[in-house]
Amino acid sequence: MTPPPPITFNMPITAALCYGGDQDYYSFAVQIGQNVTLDLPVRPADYYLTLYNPAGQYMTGIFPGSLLHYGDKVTLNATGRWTVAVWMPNWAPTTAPYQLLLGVNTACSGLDPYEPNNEQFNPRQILTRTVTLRAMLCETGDSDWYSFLVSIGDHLKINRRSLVPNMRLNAAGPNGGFFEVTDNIDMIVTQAGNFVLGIDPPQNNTTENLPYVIDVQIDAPPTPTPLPNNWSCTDYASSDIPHCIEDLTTLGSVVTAPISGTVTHVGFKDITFNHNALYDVGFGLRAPDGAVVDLFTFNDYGFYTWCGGGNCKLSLDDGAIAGLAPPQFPNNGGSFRPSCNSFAPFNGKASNGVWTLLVNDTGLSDPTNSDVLDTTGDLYGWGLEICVDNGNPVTATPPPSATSTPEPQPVNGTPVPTVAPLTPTPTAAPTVCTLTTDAYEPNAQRCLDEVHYRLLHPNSRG
Ligand SMILES: [Ca+2]
Ligand SMILES: [Ca+2]
Ligand SMILES: [Ca+2]
Ligand SMILES: [Ca+2]
Repeated sequence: MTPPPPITFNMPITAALCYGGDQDYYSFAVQIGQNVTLDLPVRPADYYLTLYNPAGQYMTGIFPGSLLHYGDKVTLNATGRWTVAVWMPNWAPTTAPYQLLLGVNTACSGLDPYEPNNEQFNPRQILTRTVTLRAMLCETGDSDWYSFLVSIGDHLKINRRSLVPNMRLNAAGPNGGFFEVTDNIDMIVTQAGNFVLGIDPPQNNTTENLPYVIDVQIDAPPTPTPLPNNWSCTDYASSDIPHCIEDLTTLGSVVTAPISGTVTHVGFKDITFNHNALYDVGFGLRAPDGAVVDLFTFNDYGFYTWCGGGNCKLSLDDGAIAGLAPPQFPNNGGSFRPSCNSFAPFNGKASNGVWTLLVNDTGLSDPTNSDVLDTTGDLYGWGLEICVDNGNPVTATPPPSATSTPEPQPVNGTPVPTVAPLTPTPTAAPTVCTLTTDAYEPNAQRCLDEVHYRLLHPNSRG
């Protein structure tokens, strides 16, 4: 079979369905994501338009009752040579020409390699962790959605480098929380999953081709430093549990450390508890010598209510990932830095003796309101990690590795879009199917012959 003749966007072509069974096929080159307007600006009747993808599969069409109408746009989802057919069932041949026009927005069509990406729940997945999104909202209603795979502790930075005024950025974290991004984002990810970013046009937008440039940088947390050679560390579990955590009280729960030495590090392991009002709760530590340090409150990290089913379980350690906040339901056993003060004041103290976890409840339940849970809880378990100096020579501390802050670079090769006026209008003069015939017919003579036959035998059908 002869391949369909190629046509180009925004160049109207004139031809005719000029013999019995005539169906005109044309091919055209497509970049994925191009929005193509299908139109027959001139048509003897409402001819059918049928669109096939590069694999030859039917994609869509214009026909009686179709959702698509003349002049509508279709977003094409594959790069390659597409085919469009102009035809009509049970059609009486005519020399009257039609005009076919496949229009694209010349300013940006084919320049946004991320299309189609119009839906929040069907975004373009980006696997590169440092990327500059340099694309545009082509049509007035175009939205562009991207998603990035993130892990707990990742440092996520989003820089709104260049946006058209009133262009709107929205995001949804892996926990599903949806929010408008009104400023640059610089955050430590608290939950693994997909981080979704969407660019929407200004409200009531009437302008096409709105460019944007957004830098996304995702850095994995630094690798934990190995334990120094001169530290010997042991976990001691508390045995005087459980305890009730009452309103407006400070509960003490103890572990007794038998080991003698000089403390180089202490931290809480797996504080396991329940509480209906985490905004009331704080933790501290008392050393055997009576020194007390306030270490942590949930309020320092944000607004937390309860454990979300199951027990709250978390560790507190100066060596946890900097900036990492507990998840909304802090029951995944994660390790976090103390929020108020570090454990450092305990370093250098004698290790042996009674260490006390202090659990602080700072809020009163309302006994007159039965709709609200009481704001108390229970402590079920915890441990204290104590590291002491074992006398080994201190290993040379490697110099801290340089923080990874590469300048985001374009990686998609997208040219910087320039704003330009929209599509030319069809201007070519229609030609008829007789002497110049239908230039797109593979067998032009057949078309001529058929036309002449029709002229001689006007009542016949072929
Ligand atoms: Ca034809
Ligand atoms: Ca776009
Ligand atoms: Ca889009
Ligand atoms: Ca309380």
